[in-house]
Amino acid sequence: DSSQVPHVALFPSAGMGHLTPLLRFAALLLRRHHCRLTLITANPTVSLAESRLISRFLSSFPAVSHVQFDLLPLDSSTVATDDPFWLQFEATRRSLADLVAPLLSSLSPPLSALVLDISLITPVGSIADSLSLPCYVLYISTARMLSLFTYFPKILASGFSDASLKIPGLVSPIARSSLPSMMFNPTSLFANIFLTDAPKLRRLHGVLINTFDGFEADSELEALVTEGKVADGGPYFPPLFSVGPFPPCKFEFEPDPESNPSAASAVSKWLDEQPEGSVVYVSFGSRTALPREQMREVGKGLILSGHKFLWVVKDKKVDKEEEEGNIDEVVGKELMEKLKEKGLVVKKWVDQGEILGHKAVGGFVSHCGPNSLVESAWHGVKILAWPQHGDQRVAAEVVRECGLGMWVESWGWLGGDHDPTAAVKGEEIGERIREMMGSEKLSLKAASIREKARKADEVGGSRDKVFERLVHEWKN
Ligand code: BUP
Repeated sequence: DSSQVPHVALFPSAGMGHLTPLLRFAALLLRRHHCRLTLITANPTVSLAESRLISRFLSSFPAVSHVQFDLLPLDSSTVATDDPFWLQFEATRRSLADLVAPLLSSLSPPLSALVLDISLITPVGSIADSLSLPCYVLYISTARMLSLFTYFPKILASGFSDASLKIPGLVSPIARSSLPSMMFNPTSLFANIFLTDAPKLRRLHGVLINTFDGFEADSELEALVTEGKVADGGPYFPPLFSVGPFPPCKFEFEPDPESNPSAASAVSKWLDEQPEGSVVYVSFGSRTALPREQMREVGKGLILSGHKFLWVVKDKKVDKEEEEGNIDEVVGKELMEKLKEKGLVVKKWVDQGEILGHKAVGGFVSHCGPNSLVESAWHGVKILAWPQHGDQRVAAEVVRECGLGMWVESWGWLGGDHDPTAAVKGEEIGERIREMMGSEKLSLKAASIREKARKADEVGGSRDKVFERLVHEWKN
């Protein structure tokens, strides 16, 4: 009976950065808010890490129904990208077009609501409309990025010429230089998705964001909605719900039967041996490998910083097999020998949520993936931001604004917009790591943000209240 227990379908999208927050959100709904859930996923996933995470989630929550749909083969000549994640987004969008209406109508008991990844707003959102199903997007980036997304067609139409973009309701403008170049190219897949999907956002029942007061201020979210209503041509924003912070969940860290447990324990064993707050954790995310010459400068910088470090190296866009691979080859043998004396360098998927929660970790050199930032805030770990691509410079603006970390804005993009002649030198990297690790001000701020995150998470706290509002909507 939907008036008693709402039945919600969850549609994640490709990439751990999209899947993980949706499953954390699901765990909160299940543990605290008594919902019935159906998880709908594409088959196959892009990476093994994703399919394993789905399996562990389902074993932890056996009451959740799982529906998989097969992806139709994608004619690559019709898509202007070779990024496996963008290809998967596109294949999913196309595969769902005819599939989604019968799929949703066949679910039993009938659905009370849908929660989608933003990339599915076109194939699924319109069907939800025709089935009269309340539809929500779980937006996996920052509220700041959402405001940019929402206003994108207008910004593009205006010629994109200002050095900073003022968005009604946003406390500070977004720097033009924080946007990736593909946004300036109206024929790119990226810009195209923005253009097609942005006008559809306002028709949603709501956008759920993994944020909380202290990271991005609730008052700012309110201002976006209120001022978005009066802005010319508005209303722009649907209701926004701060459903964060999403705490990392136990099912994420359980060992896979096929994985190599000794490799995982090597990291925690090493961390256990380090003094409290002494280690810099370095990860640039899973999607883009650093250019080799930049990777070597990072290695030099870590040695010069004088701190212990745990560096997670990535060499390919998708380490599909997640094989450990030969780090010597990537970093260089000689440098690797020196690195081993001062820290731990691994080339594999690690349990980042657990690492950030380890007492030995005192700072995080981060690509500013939005989930990584909330995880860092949750554990009160200060950040040296080094955004790589996509939404990450806008996220770095949030890091600077809330005080969780510092950002050397002059360090360029590491991803698609990277200038290979402009590698940041090891000396400078080492110096900035020392500055971040030594900053008492950042430590205090990170600790206070952690307190706010924990407070929002309390039973009956601000996040529970937001969830109660949602569940109430779903029951009616
Ligand atoms: Br890499 C890595 N282990 O080794 P973001 C990432 N993660 O647990 P975005 C691991 O993946 P990109 C690893 O904790 C976070 O929950 C991490 O999401 C986890 O990055 C998630 O931080 C990554 O939002 O970029 O934007 O998806 O895919 O490059 O990491």
